[in-house]
Amino acid sequence: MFCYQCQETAGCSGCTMSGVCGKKPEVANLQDLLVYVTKGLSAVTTALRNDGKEVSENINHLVSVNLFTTITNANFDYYAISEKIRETIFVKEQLLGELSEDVKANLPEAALWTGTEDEFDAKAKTVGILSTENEDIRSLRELITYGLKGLAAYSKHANALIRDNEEVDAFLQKALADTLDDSLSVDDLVALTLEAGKYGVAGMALLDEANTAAYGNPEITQVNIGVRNNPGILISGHDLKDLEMLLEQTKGTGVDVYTHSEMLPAHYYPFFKKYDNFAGNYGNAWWKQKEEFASFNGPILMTTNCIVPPADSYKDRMFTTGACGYPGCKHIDSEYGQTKDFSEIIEMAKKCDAPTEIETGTITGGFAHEQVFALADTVVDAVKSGAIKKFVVMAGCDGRSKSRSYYSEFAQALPKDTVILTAGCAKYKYNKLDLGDIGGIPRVLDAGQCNDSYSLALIALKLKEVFELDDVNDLPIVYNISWYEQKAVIVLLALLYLGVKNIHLGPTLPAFLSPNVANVLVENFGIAGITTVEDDIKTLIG
Ligand code: FSO
Ligand code: SF4
Repeated sequence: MFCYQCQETAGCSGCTMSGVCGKKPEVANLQDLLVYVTKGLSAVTTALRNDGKEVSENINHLVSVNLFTTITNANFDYYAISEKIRETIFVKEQLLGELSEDVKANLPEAALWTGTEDEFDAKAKTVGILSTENEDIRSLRELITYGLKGLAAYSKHANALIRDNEEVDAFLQKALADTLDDSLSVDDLVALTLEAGKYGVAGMALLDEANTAAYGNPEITQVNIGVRNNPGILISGHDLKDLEMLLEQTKGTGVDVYTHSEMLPAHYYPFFKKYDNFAGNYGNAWWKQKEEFASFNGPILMTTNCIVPPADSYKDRMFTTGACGYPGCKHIDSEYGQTKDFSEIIEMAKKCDAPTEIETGTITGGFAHEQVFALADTVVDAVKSGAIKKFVVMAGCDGRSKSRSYYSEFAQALPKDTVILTAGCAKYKYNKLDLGDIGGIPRVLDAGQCNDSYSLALIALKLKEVFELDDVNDLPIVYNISWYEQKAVIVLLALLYLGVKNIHLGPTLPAFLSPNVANVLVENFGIAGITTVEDDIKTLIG
């Protein structure tokens, strides 16, 4: 195996024996094959579109789910991945029949390869990351592929709410196919990377529309972090439609529902407030699962990444749905657009103890675009009066590495006239610190999940308009972003596309950036890593 797609990759260079995330070599290899056949399918769908033919939503969904399946910490289940490869080859073979022999002759090998399950392991070993020899081409192909994985994940969430954007899907598939094209130069691939950012904005906008149309605009909300005495179900990941189905099916059963990690922002949506068994948020970011899932006592539903390989003490209480999976954990799903049946989880919960209390109190969030726009006058006045000197975007991911304590320390060391804008699970590094407020505006404004970084971009563009500036970089906003997996890659590419410069990215720069590709990012966008809290405060705040 060779995998270097996430921030925790072994030795900051690549996992080769087994994943730091817990991914076994045979699963890593099979994920490589799934990416390969999905790229092959995408070359076929792109050829069909070029031929003026339509590609069905089902196929678009298959491509997105396949990519999502290979995101860090999403799916550890060898057989589920094998089944997706089989399905993808089957669909691709059918579509190939619609192309002329001339067009087929120009397709890449991935579009034409077919094989049975007993051939998957051997083929997988030949199609991994290292099969691209030139390190800069490899770096750019992987950067694009990881961005597209993030984009696919956001598309999948929008699809769950019956929203599609054919333009985004067509780009995603064309770009996947382009990563197989040996005729593309480094410059072509740099241009494609930025184009991916453009579609990253479109994909996040699609999901934002889907979420707000279904559940209303997030609003300032105090979320309980303590527990009640009823048995509970803990829901984690990012899929709000799964939460809606779970809340509908648990109402009146005496079972409470709690959020974990990236599901916390669900509490900010008006729609979910009508469920009186929606009890609060339990615990912290994804990587604290082992201790927090053990003490929760009831069943856990993982709707997406990030899954930590479960301990035996709670493995039989952990369920998966959607693109994620873990061997030995029951997977519950439904046909597209249909209701999932969570009754087995609810019945299990009734027999479990109530969650063990690990903390008490509340945390505040809900500062997505409409809520911040509603406060625009107060915010603008605070900037004009000098009460707020700078906004610091600290969106992104949390993770296991000790070096991430930098982000708690950085948040605490920021001058009191700065406001943190956050989204994603990065917030858990400082959302329970009492950082106070500025004239009633909390110093940590949480927009929501990682995809709600879109809100932060809209807020920046709104401020640019209010202050009548030509360049988003002239705003008093600085960026100190933490990344972990591939959704953060598409967020980064989206910010670059929007023209944001001088982003600091940590805790380490991606291993998949070759020295030359890293230089392109440094020279054209001023991307930098992090150093010490003290020095970075000086650089960013002055
Ligand atoms: Fe975190 Fe995981 Fe949301 Fe990621 S839970 S790390 S960027 O999946 O997607 O922020
Ligand atoms: Fe290693 Fe990250 Fe890949 Fe897991 S996802 S195998 S930790 S690089």
